[in-house]
Amino acid sequence: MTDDTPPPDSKLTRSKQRWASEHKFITGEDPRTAQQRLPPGQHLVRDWPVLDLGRQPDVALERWALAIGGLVERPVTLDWAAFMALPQRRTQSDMHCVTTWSRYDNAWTGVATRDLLDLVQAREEAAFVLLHGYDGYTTNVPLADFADEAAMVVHSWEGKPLTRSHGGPARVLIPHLYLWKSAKWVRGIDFMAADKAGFWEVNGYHMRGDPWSEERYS
Ligand SMILES: Nc1nc2c(c(=O)[nH]1)N[C@H]1C(S)=C(S)[C@@H](COP(=O)(O)O)O[C@H]1N2
Ligand SMILES: [Mo]
Repeated sequence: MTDDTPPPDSKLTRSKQRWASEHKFITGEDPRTAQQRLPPGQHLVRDWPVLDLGRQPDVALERWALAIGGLVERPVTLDWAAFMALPQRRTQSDMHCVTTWSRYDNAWTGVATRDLLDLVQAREEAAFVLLHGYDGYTTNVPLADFADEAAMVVHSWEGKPLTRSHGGPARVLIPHLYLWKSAKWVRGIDFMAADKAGFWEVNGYHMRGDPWSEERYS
């Protein structure tokens, strides 16, 4: 990450200080036991189930674009080349679906949401994010969760391009929340002052979705 020395006490400075103190286990071996890694009410699977609204958009790389806007200083629309020119990071994380399956040790490649935040610079009043998929899906997350150290826009899983069924060319990944917050086929990221329910949230799912406190439904 570049050190662009933001003004003292800006929102970005405070975020970076918090990020620096978190020290999540985003790469390498997870020191917890398999049981310690399993949130309440979840069971472990080895395959990777596919869940969506039943429409899987076919987005060619040539027409793929990611628009990042709303309450930001520098809105941007990234085409595939611009997205791939951003710092590429490899992480490993577990995923937890609200339908009760969890899958451990997924290897991801993509762009950290923090690098996207560095690019667009969220305004002081931005506090929530709405993610948009090419299938019309939306989901909302608090900015602090979107900015988590392990959160990314990923394009590869286990070293291979993300399949269309799992959200390729690129999807959001916020591994510390239930997987419905990780929008597949992402096309838009909107910064907002107030929270706004997305597709499943309108239908009773939780506004935050922390698997460790079983924030399944509201
Ligand atoms: N664009 C989009 N993203 C989406 C969904 C969707 O229908 N459309 N479904 C969500 C739900 S409910 C889940 S559980 C996960 C499933 O991701 P997977 O199919 O890769 O396991 O994607 C989430 N992201
Ligand atoms: Mo889901």
